[in-house]
Amino acid sequence: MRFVLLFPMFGCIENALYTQGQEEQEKENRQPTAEPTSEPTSEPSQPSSEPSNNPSEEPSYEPSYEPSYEPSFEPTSEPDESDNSGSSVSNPATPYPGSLVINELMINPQATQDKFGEWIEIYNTTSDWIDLDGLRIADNNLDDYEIQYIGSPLVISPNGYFVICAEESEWNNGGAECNASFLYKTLGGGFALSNTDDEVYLLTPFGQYVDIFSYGSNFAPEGASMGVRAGYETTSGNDSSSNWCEQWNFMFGGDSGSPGEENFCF
Ligand SMILES: [Ca+2]
Ligand SMILES: [Ca+2]
Ligand SMILES: [Ca+2]
Ligand SMILES: [Ca+2]
Repeated sequence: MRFVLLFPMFGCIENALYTQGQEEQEKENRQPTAEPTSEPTSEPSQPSSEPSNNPSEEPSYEPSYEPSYEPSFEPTSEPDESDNSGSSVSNPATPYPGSLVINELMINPQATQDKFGEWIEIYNTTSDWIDLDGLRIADNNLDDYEIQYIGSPLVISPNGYFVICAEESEWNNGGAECNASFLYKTLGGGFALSNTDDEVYLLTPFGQYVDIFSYGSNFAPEGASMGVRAGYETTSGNDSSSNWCEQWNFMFGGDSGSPGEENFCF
């Protein structure tokens, strides 16, 4: 009985031992074969795709982007007073037609004589710093004069104002702060604004016209400047005298005007 009973038990144990051993063996067989086959095949396939993409993409990007970005951006990052176009106080752009407009004129001052009190305000229509060194102011026959340095850079800021005066001292000219000067002469060899009718030309050092404005005998009041109305600060916008208006801002000399500042029209 014992034998009969033990035999099947032994058979069961033997079976169990065999199947356990078989499973372990199968596991062992599976593990080493599964791991090396899946991992090494997937990993090397990734590095092989990267190097094949990179060499073809990177060299084609770098040479086309870098040279076009760097030269235009670098000069703007260093000086504070710069803009995104690459010009700066120390590296201003060259004026061209339309970049500057004749924006305000003190034609007939009352608080001072004309030879002290006349001035011209120029407005920069661009987002560039613009070089005014060598800028000429002229009319159609007598006047043609290169503006003169009086201590501040001959540069106009982006969308800024620049005032050119017959007399540079604001104590003597009626109260205008000036950026440059002209020689007041009514018979040639300088520049002057006639109280009846006249022309104002802005020219580059090379004689290119930047802006032109002409006025008739009823244009200029005595004791107040005339300024271009907001929205008409363009070379063609300032051509019509109806787009100009009297400036009422008080200047300490007694006359009114807005030299170096935005014009204001009622
Ligand atoms: Ca003149
Ligand atoms: Ca005058
Ligand atoms: Ca004009
Ligand atoms: Ca003004």
